Amino acid sequence: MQKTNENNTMGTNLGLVISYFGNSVAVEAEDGQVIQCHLRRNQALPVVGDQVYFQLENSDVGVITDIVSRRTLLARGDGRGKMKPIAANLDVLLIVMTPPPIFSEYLVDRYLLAAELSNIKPVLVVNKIDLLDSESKQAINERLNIYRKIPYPVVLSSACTQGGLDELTEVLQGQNAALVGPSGVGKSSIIATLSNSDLIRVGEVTAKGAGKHTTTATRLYHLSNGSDLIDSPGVREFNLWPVTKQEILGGFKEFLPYIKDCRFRDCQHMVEPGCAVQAAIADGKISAKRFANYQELLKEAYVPSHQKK
Ligand SMILES: Nc1nc2c(ncn2[C@@H]2O[C@H](COP(=O)(O)OP(=O)(O)O)[C@@H](O)[C@H]2O)c(=O)[nH]1
Ligand SMILES: [Mg+2]
Ligand SMILES: [Zn+2]
Repeated sequence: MQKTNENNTMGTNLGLVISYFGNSVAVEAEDGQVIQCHLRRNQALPVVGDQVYFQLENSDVGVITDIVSRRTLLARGDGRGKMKPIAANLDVLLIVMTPPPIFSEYLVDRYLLAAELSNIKPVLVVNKIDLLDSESKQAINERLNIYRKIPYPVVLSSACTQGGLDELTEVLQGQNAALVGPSGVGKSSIIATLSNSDLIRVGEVTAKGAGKHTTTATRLYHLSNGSDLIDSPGVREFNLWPVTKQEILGGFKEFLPYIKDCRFRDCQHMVEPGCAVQAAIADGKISAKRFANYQELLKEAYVPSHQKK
């Protein structure tokens, strides 16, 4: 492996995709230099967080030649039955919400499922906690207890007062994370606050020939503790890529210990007699709200054509 070197435009270099602009990709080389790279025709599309090989064409423009195989890949549905990759090599998914009316178990459960299916550790973050009186704080805590019990890590934070941010740094432990959630919940503010002033702002790159800055949507930031944080644009809804009923069930991990006790092996956990999942709901061991969201997600499940009637 050769290091990035302006004199060696033919060598292959390793870099990290930090953002997209237009049709090209900003790649941070191992020496920290940011190179605008374009893609070859028929080249698989890299995403932010990807390690890529690239060749320099001149001192600051290159071409991506390959993508290093990904440890993990966060994706969403593109609305047309296909998977649209969002970010690669994440260890942690920070699912950022704010207190009601924004907070939504439905959206949280979709993100949790996506994280589980992608082998990315989810952390639920409720930001803007500074805006709450003690009564509202108690109310949101009760809703969050469902998630603490599963258990998922839950952090109450404030990018304004810095409350909860130490806790967030602790759960990150220098790992790579993306912040997802609705627009306006404070994802960018959390990154800015976590990084204090020592945010290593990755180089602004102007798309050559375009004549103007192209604002990028998803972007990677380095923190001094070794974490990379990926800021993604907010989405009101989060569509999953095509997932089967079996995969959806697998993502609701607190249901799994009960399933083996259902009377029928092909139990759908709806109305069957002797259903251990329904019994666990009745006992308060499984949240009825989580189960309702599970059922909603099942309606969108992908059914392989050989299973269709
Ligand atoms: N009160 C309060 N406002 C916040 C907090 N975090 C962010 N904001 C404000 O919420 C707005 C949206 O924040 P931004 O970081 O752009 O949200 P994003 O769209 O999720 O990236 C901005 O006006 C922030 O100043 C917080 O913890 N408390
Ligand atoms: Mg933002
Ligand atoms: Zn059952």
